[in-house]
Amino acid sequence: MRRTGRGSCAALFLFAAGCRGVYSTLDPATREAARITTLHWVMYWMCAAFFVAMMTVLAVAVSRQRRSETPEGDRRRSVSVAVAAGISTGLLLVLLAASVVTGHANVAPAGAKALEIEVIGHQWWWEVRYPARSSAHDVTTANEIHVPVGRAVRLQLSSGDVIHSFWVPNLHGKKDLIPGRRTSQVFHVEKEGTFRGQCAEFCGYQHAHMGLVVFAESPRLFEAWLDRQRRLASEPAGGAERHGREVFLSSPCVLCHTIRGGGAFGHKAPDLTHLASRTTIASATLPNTPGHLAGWVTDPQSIKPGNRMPPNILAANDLDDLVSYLRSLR
Ligand code: HEC
Ligand SMILES: [Cu+2]
Repeated sequence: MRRTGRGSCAALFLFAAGCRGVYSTLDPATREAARITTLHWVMYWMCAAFFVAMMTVLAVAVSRQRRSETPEGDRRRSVSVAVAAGISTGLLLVLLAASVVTGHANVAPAGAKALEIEVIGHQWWWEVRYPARSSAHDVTTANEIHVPVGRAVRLQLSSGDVIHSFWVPNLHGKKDLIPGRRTSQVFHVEKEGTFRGQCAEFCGYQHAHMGLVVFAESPRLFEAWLDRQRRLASEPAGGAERHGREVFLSSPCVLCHTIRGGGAFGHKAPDLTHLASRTTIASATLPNTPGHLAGWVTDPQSIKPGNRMPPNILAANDLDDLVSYLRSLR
């Protein structure tokens, strides 16, 4: 009884998660994911039909219970067994062929016009770069990836430490990020939306809090976003923000974080140049609000125990101004 309860709870949860449409293999947003979804349904319905057929034959055999131990009956039985084995082998070969064809179509090269995005896995966050022709225009951000609809996207995946796996179910299958080696994933987004992703290879303590968000938007919105990301950090507008920047620059923050145009050049942690343009912090663990920012800066270890950012003890007004400054980094 308890087990049934737990089972239906899990089923309900999966159903609800699927329905939200942001984290589902059955609601494809790319050409590639659509192929995978089709393959899924081909397998599902073929196996379902085969299962029903098998059970029917079994039920008939059990209900008859006739003994016909004649040589002729023996021969008929061997023929039926051979035919059944032939049919199941044939079906398995069809499934194999369908999955080979899908896999093959999904690794086609992207072409020269594809948008290149580098994704580097770190314990426990994602570094995201949009390389430009001149390195002064390179964009670096974290945990949130913007892509345009209607253009091929090629992700170049690598790792800064251990093996991670990039998985955004609505976009494509999983792809491992392997230290010392580049892998890539190509997809063509066909639908606008916000899609959730998750590291899919156990990579240590905070693996479960290594999420990401993908924003698929119109080419116009995407270009506007990229343009803003290319700019240097905005100058503090008021006294509080200016003081907040001083707090930042005189704290250990600069050892790890970069603020382009803000005088911080650390390379161990998410780039904060346009932190306020992101909707989440700490790898999609918390919404990006003043309260969560203050909580994170003060005590990141209680939010993601074991993560690589140490706690900071700051006077109340220093913390307030620091958060105002971080919030101004649009
Ligand atoms: C020893 C290196 C280190 C220091 C010092 C450090 N951080 Fe961090 N910080 C990190 C790492 C690593 C992360 C990513 C943690 C994660 O998500 O697992 C991070 C994440 C953040 C984030 C969230 C960024 C995002 O987009 O998810 C903010 C905001 C932040 N740090 C602000 C600060 C501030 C402000 C200071 C100084 C008071 C500071 N950090 C000091 C390493 C550091
Ligand atoms: Cu992981």
